[in-house]
Amino acid sequence: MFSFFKKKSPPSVVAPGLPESAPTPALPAAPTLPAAAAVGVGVAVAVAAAPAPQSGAAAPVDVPVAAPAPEARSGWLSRLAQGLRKTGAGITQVFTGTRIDEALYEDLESALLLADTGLPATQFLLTDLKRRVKETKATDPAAVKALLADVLTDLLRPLQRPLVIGGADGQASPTVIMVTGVNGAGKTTSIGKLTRYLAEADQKVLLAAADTFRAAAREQLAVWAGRNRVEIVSQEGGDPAAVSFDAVSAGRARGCDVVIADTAGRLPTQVHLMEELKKIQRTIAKAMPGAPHEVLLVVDGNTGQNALAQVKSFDAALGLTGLVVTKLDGTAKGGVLAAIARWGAEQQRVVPVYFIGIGEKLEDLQTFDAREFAQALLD
Ligand SMILES: Nc1nc2c(ncn2[C@@H]2O[C@H](COP(=O)(O)OP(=O)(O)OP(=O)(O)O)[C@@H](O)[C@H]2O)c(=O)[nH]1
Ligand SMILES: [Mg+2]
Repeated sequence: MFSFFKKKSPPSVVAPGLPESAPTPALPAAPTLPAAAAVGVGVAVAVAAAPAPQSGAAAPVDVPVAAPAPEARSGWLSRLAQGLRKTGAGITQVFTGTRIDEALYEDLESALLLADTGLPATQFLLTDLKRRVKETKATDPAAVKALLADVLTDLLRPLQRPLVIGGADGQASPTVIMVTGVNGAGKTTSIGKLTRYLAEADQKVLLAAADTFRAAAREQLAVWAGRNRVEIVSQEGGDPAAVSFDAVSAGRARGCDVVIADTAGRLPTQVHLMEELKKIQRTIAKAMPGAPHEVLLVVDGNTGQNALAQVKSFDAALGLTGLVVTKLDGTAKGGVLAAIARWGAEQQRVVPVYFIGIGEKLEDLQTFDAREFAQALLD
């Protein structure tokens, strides 16, 4: 269920035999985002190894470390579809009639808005859909539904990117990942799951308990560290920036592949707490130039349009490089991904969705795939 690929060549080479489902994004990436290199089913993390010291020694080769398990992925997809069923039903019932008319488009507009898609993405989807209906001369509402799946997939596709460990040039060692988000979004749980995948793939991971706000937060991360047998740097009542500095320094000294910093939940309106996050980011850069390589925002998929507001605010403060969207198993409506994608397109910069979570179990966190997501929503 976990697959990743050790890159010994420039990561523009897609691993042989892998589905080339990570398309070239139509828009420029977030500034610090490494180029997408490889993608597999399940949780895929591309690992770029540092080039061999002798010039010309390493021939380009991709080493599959763990084979993906398609059945695990398909089970996960059906649970994703189940989570999105209510929203999906609201959209697909629009296509049960016999005519393609203005009433159909009006109903679709309402259904998309109810699905948290937001006005800009809804209008974009409708315009693109009408254009394709005209082009294909579709006459049957079922055909329009299939076209909507294409339109949605195309809108979401720039969000589909693998997290790259090691950086585009293999020089980001350790790769430092800072994880942020509002309270209870699923940061610590997502870190735990990601750590497990990385540790199982022989990546040396070190966790930084930079959520020094609550003692329970340290303990929660320590449980994940213990479970996954990875090291953790934490300080009782310490300063989160100092903990992050120590962790990155320790990660460098100990030859770690990945350092992941958990941070305390905060609202983007809490100015002093957002300043604290910026300080953590600056301090990490002092411990390792170029770090953090990834600044992730974990968003709870249930928060609807507020999730987009969170993305905007955290991005403005920190320059996000990726998202993890959790809790798409509950009452989440899913359309917010379209809203995020449209916002990215309007901004001419994409903050990709590395993972989506549909539950609390390890295997509930998986990579985001635009086509699969559109199908889960509309099938
Ligand atoms: N249903 C569901 N629950 C989830 C998911 N991800 C996390 N949770 C649960 O959400 C709750 C909060 O998760 P945490 O990982 O502690 O969230 P956090 O963002 O670290 O929270 P703070 O550190 O308090 O800000 C826990 O009960 C998790 O088990 C998910 O994808 N689906
Ligand atoms: Mg936490």
